Amino acid sequence: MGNKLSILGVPMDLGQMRRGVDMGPSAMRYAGIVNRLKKLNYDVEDLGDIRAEITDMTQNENSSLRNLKAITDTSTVLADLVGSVVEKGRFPLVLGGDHSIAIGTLAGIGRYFQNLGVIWYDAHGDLNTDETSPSGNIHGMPLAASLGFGHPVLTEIGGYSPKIKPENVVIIGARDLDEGERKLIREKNINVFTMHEIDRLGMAKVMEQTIDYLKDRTDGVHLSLDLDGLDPHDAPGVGTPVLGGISYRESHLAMEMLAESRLITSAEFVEVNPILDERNKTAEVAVALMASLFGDKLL
Ligand code: B3U
Ligand code: MN
Ligand code: MN
Repeated sequence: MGNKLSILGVPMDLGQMRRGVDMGPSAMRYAGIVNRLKKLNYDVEDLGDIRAEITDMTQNENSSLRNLKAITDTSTVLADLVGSVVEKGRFPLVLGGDHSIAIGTLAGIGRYFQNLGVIWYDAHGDLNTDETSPSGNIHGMPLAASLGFGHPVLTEIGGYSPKIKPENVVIIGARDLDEGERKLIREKNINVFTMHEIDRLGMAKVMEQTIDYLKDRTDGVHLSLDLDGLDPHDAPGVGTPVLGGISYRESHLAMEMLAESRLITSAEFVEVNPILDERNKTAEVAVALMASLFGDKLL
C-alpha cells in the first residue's frame, strides 16, 4: 500500500429493504475518517459521494433481483471511478452504502490484477444468486456476482466476468449462511472461517492463516468489511444484525495484522446505518478499524 488514498462515498441503500444505510458515508466522515488518516501521514483525497440512483422501493419490477437497474447503473459508475483511482496509483477506500456496492468496487479493481485476493469480513456469505436468494436483496449477492455466479446483468458489470477466483477468497465471521450459499461454498471449495473457527483458533491464528494463504497466491488483496461481521453489541447500526459476532477487539487485531502484512491494496466499509445506530457508534467503530488497517498503533 502506498501513502496516497482516495476516499469515495457510495450512498446506496437499494440492495436491501431498510432505509438509512445511504447515510453511511456521511456518518463515517462525521466520525472523522479524513483527519484520522491525515494524522497517519497519508495523502488523503476525498472524492465525495457518487450519485447513487434513488428509486421508490415499492416499484419493484423484479422480486428476485430488487432494484436491479438502479443498482447496475450505480455500480457501473462506481467501477469506472474506482478504476481511475487505481490508475492514478492511489489506494481506493470506498465507504458504503449497503454491500451491493462491492459489485462495482470489485469490477473497478479486478481488471488490474491477475490474482486479486478478497477478504470478506461479514456475518453473511453474500453468495446468493437470483435463484437461491430468500429475499431478492442484491446485498446478499455481491460475492457470488463477482465470482461470476448469478444473473448476467450483475456478473457482467464492468464488461468482464469473473472479477475474482474462488480460491482467492477468504470469508471471515460467517454465521448466517443460506442453503444455496453453503452449496456454493462446498462446490467451489471457498475458504471460510466461521465463528466456530474464530472461537476455536482465536483471531490471531485465523489472520495468520489468512495472510499466509493469500500472500503467496495473490498480487493484491481487497478487504470488503461489512460492519455486521462484528457483534451487534459493538456495531448496532446495521440492517441485518446477527448475534454471536466478532468483537471490537478481535476486529482491531485483525486490522492491525493486515496493516503489518502490507497485503491490502483496496478496501470498503459497508452497511453502516445511522438511523439504526446508537449515537453514531457503528460509524466510529468503522473509523477506528480503518485507522488500524492503515497502521495506527499505540506505540
Ligand atoms: N442471506 C440473506 C441475508 C443477508 C445477506 N446479507 C445480509 N443479509 N446483510 C439474503 O437476503 O441473501
Ligand atoms: Mn455483506
Ligand atoms: Mn452481512
